[in-house]
Amino acid sequence: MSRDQRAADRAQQAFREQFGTAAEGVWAAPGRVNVIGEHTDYNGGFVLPIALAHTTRAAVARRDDGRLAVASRQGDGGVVELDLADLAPGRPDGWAGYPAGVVAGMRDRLPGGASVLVDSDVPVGAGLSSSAALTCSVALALRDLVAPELGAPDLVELARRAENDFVGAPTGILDQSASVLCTAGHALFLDTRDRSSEQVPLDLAGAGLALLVVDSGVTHEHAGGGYGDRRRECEEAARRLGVDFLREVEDVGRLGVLADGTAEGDVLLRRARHIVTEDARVLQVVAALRSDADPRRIGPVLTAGHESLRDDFEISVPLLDAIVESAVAAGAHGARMVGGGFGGSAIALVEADAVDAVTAAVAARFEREGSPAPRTFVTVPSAGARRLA
Ligand code: GAF
Repeated sequence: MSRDQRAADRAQQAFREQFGTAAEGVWAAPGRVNVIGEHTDYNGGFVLPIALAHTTRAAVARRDDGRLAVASRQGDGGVVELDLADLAPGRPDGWAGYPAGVVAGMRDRLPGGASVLVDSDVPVGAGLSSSAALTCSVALALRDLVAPELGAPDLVELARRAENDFVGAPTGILDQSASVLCTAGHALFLDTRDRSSEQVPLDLAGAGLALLVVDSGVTHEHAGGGYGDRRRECEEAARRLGVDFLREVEDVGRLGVLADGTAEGDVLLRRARHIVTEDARVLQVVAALRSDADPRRIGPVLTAGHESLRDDFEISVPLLDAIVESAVAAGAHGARMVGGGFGGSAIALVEADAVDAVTAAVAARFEREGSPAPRTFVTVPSAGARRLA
């Protein structure tokens, strides 16, 4: 029995135990890691994520009493239940706000309401996009059940609005796009300005390589202040440069006008420099992967991306830096933190036969730092959101 089939059966059974009836189907959406292109998405720039094999599954059935009920296999066994008419930002709060935000966005198509049972193996708070996996699995379910005309871009939007407007996390569209659009064996090269995308083949195993994911254990939240601050700083830098999005600045030399001798000008210069150089790094990595060059060549570009996030964007934390330093010192071709920052995970591009040695080196470094050994796993570019049953 396939992993997807087992996951579908588990979710279906949990739904039955929770709600006493059968779900109409089970849908899955993955978490992601971004190969390169961090914080570029709300600047109209480029991103290059892959989907993880880890998914969130949503078992869903329509109701006829105008209520929404959500429960989680990872929860305390309780059900969050309320009238559709009462759904509003902050109501419900907590994790249930994510599926509720998606349902609220489709309220007019779903007057009878829905019961949703969620089951997930995407690590939460690890910068691996557990929230997009949650919103996208529910969005796909509702599309199949009540709005078959919706295309993939509509699902991305529905999930983004749930997160931005309902939960109040001011994210871009990286995570939702990755969860919906990624395909197995490929990285998704996405231009977030016009939303055009290309599936870029990425066969690391075929090249004798592995992508190691290391969860620092430092949890983060996008609804917290740091992410929104960076977004505002980028918008202010764009305003001072006279562009709609920093993406339009292709030459770092143009950023000099931001340095007006004030501390604020210096901060804006560094934030903008991260975005402009990061967009260039995405294009560099995509060009290398398209040209069939040895994928080891992208390693130093990943490490440069980390240094830019650490020094110019200032969103790394000491344990993420420790992962990158110790992985590279142990022979990784490159490493970088991924996601929104202030915690979460890092990736390292390593020889397949060096995974154990690099993992041990990172664990030893954590021990020296007095931190518990980090959770690690090797990932491959996996499938995007799909119906399981
Ligand atoms: C988080 C956000 F949700 C994304 O939109 C993106 O900005 C990312 O941080 C940083 O690249 O995951």
